[in-house]
Amino acid sequence: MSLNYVKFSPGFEAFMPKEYRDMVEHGPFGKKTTVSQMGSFKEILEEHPMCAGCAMTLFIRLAIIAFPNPEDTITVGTAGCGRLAISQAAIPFVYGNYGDQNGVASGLSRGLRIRFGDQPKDVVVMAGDGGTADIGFQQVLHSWFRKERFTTIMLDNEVYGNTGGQESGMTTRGAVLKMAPLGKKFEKMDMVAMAKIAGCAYIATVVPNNPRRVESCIKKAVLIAREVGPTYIQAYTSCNIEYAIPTDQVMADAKAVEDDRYKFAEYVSDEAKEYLTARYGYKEFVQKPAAAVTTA
Ligand SMILES: Cc1ncc(C[n+]2csc(CCOP(=O)(O)OP(=O)(O)O)c2C)c(N)n1
Ligand code: SF4
Repeated sequence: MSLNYVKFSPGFEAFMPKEYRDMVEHGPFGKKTTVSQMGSFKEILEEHPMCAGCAMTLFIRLAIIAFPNPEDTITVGTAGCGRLAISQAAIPFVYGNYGDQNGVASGLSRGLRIRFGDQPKDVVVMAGDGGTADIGFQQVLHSWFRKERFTTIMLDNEVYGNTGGQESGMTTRGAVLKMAPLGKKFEKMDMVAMAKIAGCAYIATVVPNNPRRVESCIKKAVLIAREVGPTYIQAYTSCNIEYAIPTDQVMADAKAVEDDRYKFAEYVSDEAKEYLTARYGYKEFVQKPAAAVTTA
């Protein structure tokens, strides 16, 4: 994983498929591309087999565009809908057993640091709410408590979408699903609070209908995870199939849910604020000088 792995081997350029040549010439590798330029460059993720209108796919697409160094990034995933799209992207993807993504990412991130030293090699976990809060819960929490330096993104569609509609720990209380016909009896798990207790250096809740905000959160999370500590993003990525959301209403639903119970929130530790400011020139955390007090 480096800029070199996308380049043509000498003499092979003419024989590579057009898609590959397009990726080398018009892709985002080694450049600074942003979500506001979507449509003007070849994206790392272009095709996927997920349901039409799936908000999770849009979020994954935005997240991948936002990776600060896509040529130096490895994604880690697990069973669930998201991996169907992530595995189609033109960057390395590691797929383990259901729920072991944060254990795999811990080893991978440590190994990459030993192998590449100070060169940034970013590890980003993207997994469903079932994979993160239920089956993978133990490994997620332990990776955070152990301060493993990578980003965990929960694709929170509040259901087991890939297996036809079982409730997850992230389903809201009372929600009726195909395989929870009496309605969920327990509250939605507060993973944000757990991330805070476990010491994540950056935590954000987002919905996909604000691409620039998604981009900003992903960039900060990945950069902070390089040196400061674990980072966590929880994204509402509705399942239009299991929640019967008409495809043309998916973004309106995301907005309504954001306004109601999935408000944008961001926590940045003091150390992470200092690091983003000093290392990457972020201005938003610089203390404004107190207004001069005028005396009569
Ligand atoms: C060990 C193991 N148990 C169960 C499964 C079956 N399985 C595949 S995906 C999935 C649920 C995925 O739900 P979630 O993580 O919320 O992701 P979503 O599909 O909703 O995106 C289950 C139970 C499996 N693949 N491996
Ligand atoms: S089942 Fe739901 S989460 Fe899975 S691809 Fe379809 S709409 Fe998306």
